[in-house]
Amino acid sequence: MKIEKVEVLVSSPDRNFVTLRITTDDGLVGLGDGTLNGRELAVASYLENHVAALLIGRDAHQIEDTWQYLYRGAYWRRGPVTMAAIAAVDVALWDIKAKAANMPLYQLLGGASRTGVRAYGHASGLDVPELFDSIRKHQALGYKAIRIQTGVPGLGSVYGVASSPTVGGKRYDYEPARRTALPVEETWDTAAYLRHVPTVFEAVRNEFGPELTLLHDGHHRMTPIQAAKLGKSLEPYDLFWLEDCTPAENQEALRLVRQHTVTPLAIGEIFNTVWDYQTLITEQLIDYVRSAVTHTGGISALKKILEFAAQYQIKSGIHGPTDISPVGMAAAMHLDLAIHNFGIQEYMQHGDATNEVFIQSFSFEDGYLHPGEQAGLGVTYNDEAASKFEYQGAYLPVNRLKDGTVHDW
Ligand code: EZ4
Ligand code: CO
Repeated sequence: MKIEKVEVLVSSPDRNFVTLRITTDDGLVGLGDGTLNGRELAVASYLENHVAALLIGRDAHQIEDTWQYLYRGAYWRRGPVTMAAIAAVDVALWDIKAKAANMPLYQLLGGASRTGVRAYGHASGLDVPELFDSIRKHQALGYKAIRIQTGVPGLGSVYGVASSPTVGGKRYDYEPARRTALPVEETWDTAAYLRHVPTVFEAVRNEFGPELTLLHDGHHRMTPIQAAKLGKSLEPYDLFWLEDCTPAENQEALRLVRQHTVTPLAIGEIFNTVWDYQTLITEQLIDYVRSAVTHTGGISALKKILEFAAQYQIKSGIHGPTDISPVGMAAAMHLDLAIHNFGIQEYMQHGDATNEVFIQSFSFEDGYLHPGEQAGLGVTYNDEAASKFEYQGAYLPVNRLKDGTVHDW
């Protein structure tokens, strides 16, 4: 079964997506997600100009060999652009292999280890009443686990969430990239944040009780000692995890955080290989691996990272914001269903236009996702619908302290 056609599809239904479509000589079609939020065309160009021609004529069944060929063969290893491009190829080939086997992809990954995949959603509000409202809406959708993000008094925005979460009944359409000529600039004050967040969690626990699973994302904004302080101050509210508490480049920073708090730690949405996790996993400095299938070289690579993590009782928490396309989400769900050390799956909901372009077979019931039983990933790409939504440049915000210093976003 040879690869005959490779297409790089860029469309912008609700937001920008980069999709790779591979067709074999016997007519099987596979999809892969290569979306890198705010830098989409870099991956599209990498695939178009440097990868597509290498794939023509290759045996579509040789997934591992193709992965190694693209990773080692480029000489320049790692990095989000390279790894998103390799992920797109890897996932498209898994989709094809599963279609050739006439099985849903999770069967090829070892079969189902559970009946459904527990998901968490994102509740947010500029103040506590708005946040409570958002939590109730998520509960009404079935979510049993909810990430809590809130405005900090004196700062105008809530980071990492939609600018207008419920406008027109649509959710998170531009989350959190905006289609502006220049990135939006936001203001940050870590001390105010550290004072405020525990009061919000206290209010949420008082209102919603002990059983609701709560998560929080620090978005790399703290130093290790600040993160340690936050972890400690959140202990009474029993978080499922505190995510990305410090900048992710320095794995050693987590040692200090870990010494001071028993709040579980999750990290890795901006990581792209197992090497980013080496110290974190072997020293058991984290509890959850946050990588996306899309940004870490695909199913082949993330499965290896998760199996390595499993030896240290570390579980999965695969990244699933709206900038992971429905193709990347489907890949995550198949992997979630199959691996033993599943933890939780992030699931924000895509908008109507996205669902028009990507025809999907997954279900979300009573807080649990399931990828469905269609052969392959269970996603098809509607070219006609996609042609209505042209690429538009979009940026994630840039963050500054009150004195103008650029800070981590
Ligand atoms: O801000 O995916 O945990 N989820 C997140 C995301 C990220 C975006 C960045 O592209 O932090 O919402
Ligand atoms: Co995050």
